[in-house]
Amino acid sequence: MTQFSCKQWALLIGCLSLSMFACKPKNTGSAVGADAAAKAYVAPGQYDQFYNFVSGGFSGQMSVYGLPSGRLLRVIPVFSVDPEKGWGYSEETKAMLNTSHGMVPWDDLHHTELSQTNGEIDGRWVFGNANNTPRVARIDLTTFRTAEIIELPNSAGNHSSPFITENTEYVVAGTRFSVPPDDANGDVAIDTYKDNFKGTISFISVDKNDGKMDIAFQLQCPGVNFDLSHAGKGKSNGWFFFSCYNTEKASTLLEVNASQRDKDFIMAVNWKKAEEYIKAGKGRKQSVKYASNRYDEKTHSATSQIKTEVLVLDVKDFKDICYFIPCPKSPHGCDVDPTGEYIVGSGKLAALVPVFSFDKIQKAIAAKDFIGEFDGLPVIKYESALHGELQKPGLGPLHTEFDGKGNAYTSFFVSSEVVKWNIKDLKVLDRAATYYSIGHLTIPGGDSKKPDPKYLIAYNKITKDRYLPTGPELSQSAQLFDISGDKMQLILDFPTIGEPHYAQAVRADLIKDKSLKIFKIDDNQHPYVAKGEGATKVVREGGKVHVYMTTIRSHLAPDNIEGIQQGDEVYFHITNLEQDWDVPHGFAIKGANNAELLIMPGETQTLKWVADRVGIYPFYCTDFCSALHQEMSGYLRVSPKGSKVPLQFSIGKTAPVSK
Ligand code: RUQ
Ligand code: CUA
Repeated sequence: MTQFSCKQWALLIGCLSLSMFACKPKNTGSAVGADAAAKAYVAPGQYDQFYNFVSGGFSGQMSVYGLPSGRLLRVIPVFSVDPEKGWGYSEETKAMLNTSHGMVPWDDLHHTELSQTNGEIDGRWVFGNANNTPRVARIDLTTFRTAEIIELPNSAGNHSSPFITENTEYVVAGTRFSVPPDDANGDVAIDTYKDNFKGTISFISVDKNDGKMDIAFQLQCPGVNFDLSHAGKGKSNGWFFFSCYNTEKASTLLEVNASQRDKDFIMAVNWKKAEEYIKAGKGRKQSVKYASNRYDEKTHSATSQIKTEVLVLDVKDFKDICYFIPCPKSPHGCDVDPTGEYIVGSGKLAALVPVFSFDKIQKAIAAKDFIGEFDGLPVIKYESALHGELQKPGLGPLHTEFDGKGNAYTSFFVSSEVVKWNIKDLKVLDRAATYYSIGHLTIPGGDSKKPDPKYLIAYNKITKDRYLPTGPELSQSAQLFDISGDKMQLILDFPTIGEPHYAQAVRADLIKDKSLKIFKIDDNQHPYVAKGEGATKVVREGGKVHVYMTTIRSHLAPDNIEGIQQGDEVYFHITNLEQDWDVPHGFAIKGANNAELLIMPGETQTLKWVADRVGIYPFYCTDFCSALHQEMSGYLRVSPKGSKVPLQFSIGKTAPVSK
């Protein structure tokens, strides 16, 4: 997000004196207590208590940390290609990054959301959003791999996403940029925003058993910017709440023009009602184009399908789906407490934090306590929806998580701090400085019905002077706080991958024992699998050559290949025959224009390689797998086009040529 200077914010917020809220916290050196190291210490050989799933922002990936140690356990490739793992480079994974625009090798992942059952994290999947080319990904927490990516039509800037309902019935995604609908003429003047631009919210269904996603329906809403959202829970289950900014509907110089109104909105959506209308056949079929990409664990391959239709409800035609609640000023975070009663809106330019009451919202709707309409939809009177305001909490409130004990923790970007406050009586209880400019924060389960409030992690945008200098760019950082007592205590800093926005954490017990160790070779249904060295072969099909290769400590079979001709497209289909945990093999060949392969035990992956010149090409295993890893290599001979050298392959001795 944009970095304002203290001065700019002081100007924007005018009324607050800066001396009260210094932008850079003092006592940087002394902020850590003497027992901090012991609290974050996880002895060598011991497991962490929590998994932390952290969005990678502009890296497009998701990273997994252990808590409280802050150890980086894994980077899961999601929306960006990853040459380390062959993601987006192997023939099998390319389809995962397909979109209606073709293959998109990068995106911007802002939010992670763990699946829930009855409002509690269930440890099955974690979802992530692609902000730029709107998509939602589902990562399987047995393999820690991206299992599915679905594209969202009628959207642009999928920021208010992916947030889920309390039984993961839907993953919900609100568009950041309103745009003309995909089936409308989009060739319109930008200054016709007010007439032609619409904001779309997608409800993506998630299959209970296998997690498969489909767009169940979309809501066509007024053309504002949806920033963030959260589902209702408990009593407010069936509702969804979205923060909206740019209710001015500006299309230029938003930093000024979208900050005009004293209040923007939280949009309350009765999604159960919308679901009823859809079931009653009220949806309009709209023709669109979007990709639905799935990875099949049995064939070890992804398929991409372009779908051409969605069901859309125009909320204007159904007066009981959407309601606007005024919320000061350019709200960012929109967070619902564990009871489902309180909805916290964080206006990033506001000097207070409003807390809305679900019961009061319901009463106001029943009593038609409206102050007017916005784009034909009712606007509830602010005071009627309000539980109360947290006064003078800090500067630049962004996000709130909960401890399940009646307290909320809100991040303040400008004053660089976390503020703990009591939801009922709206009293500030504690504040802790962050270094610096905190964005999101996380408490394990902190957006669910059942938080696990041992730690809080702050994700900071600026790291200046915290780490050894590494040139102009410094890594973003996370800071771990112990929140088990009344006061928050900073216990650890750790650097992060990309720019973390939201993250979630969960007790390790929920996931660690389900984690897959190998793929069973007997279950491998890859069309080019070789289930043993006896099944290896090299087959020519015109200008294409298929190499069925296997790996096992410490050789590749075959390891001598001749009869390849200049210009041939060679497909190395490599099956890792190992059936032991943590024994991947890698594959690389000189001159490859893509990346390595990293093949897990029992898996088959394919690297395409074009023989561009005559000569000898060594190939080798890239993952140090055994004492004889350096011996795990081979040679491929490329002859001129039309050469009489027969196609042959061997290991140890020359094997018969395959037909
Ligand atoms: S955002 S730093 Cu992209 Cu969730 Cu608030
Ligand atoms: Cu296999 Cu190194």
